[in-house]
Amino acid sequence: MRIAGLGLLVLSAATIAACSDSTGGSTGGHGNAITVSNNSFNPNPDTAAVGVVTFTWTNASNSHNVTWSTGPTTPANSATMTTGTYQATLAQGTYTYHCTVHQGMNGTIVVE
Ligand SMILES: [Cu+2]
Repeated sequence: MRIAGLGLLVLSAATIAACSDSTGGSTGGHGNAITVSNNSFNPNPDTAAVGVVTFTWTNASNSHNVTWSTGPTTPANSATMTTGTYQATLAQGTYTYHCTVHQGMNGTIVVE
């Protein structure tokens, strides 16, 4: 019961964030560090500065990867792994990526 309540709270927060417009200042998150956990990337969507973005696998009990879908450049994809870090150098523009292991595990990074 307590876990279900927490899950609902997290889901609600994510929904609110996704619905915020960009002028509201609270859409997703900002930064060049993204965590990879089971079935989610955080923050997502992320706004990052041009340069290196570091993905860190955190508390992942399943294997995940970062596979680029669309973007102004095409960085090398990460390996499929359960722990560790992966870095990609991104140019200005909007990137989308996903995990090929888990359908629906998607992410967006707006590089400014
Ligand atoms: Cu995955």
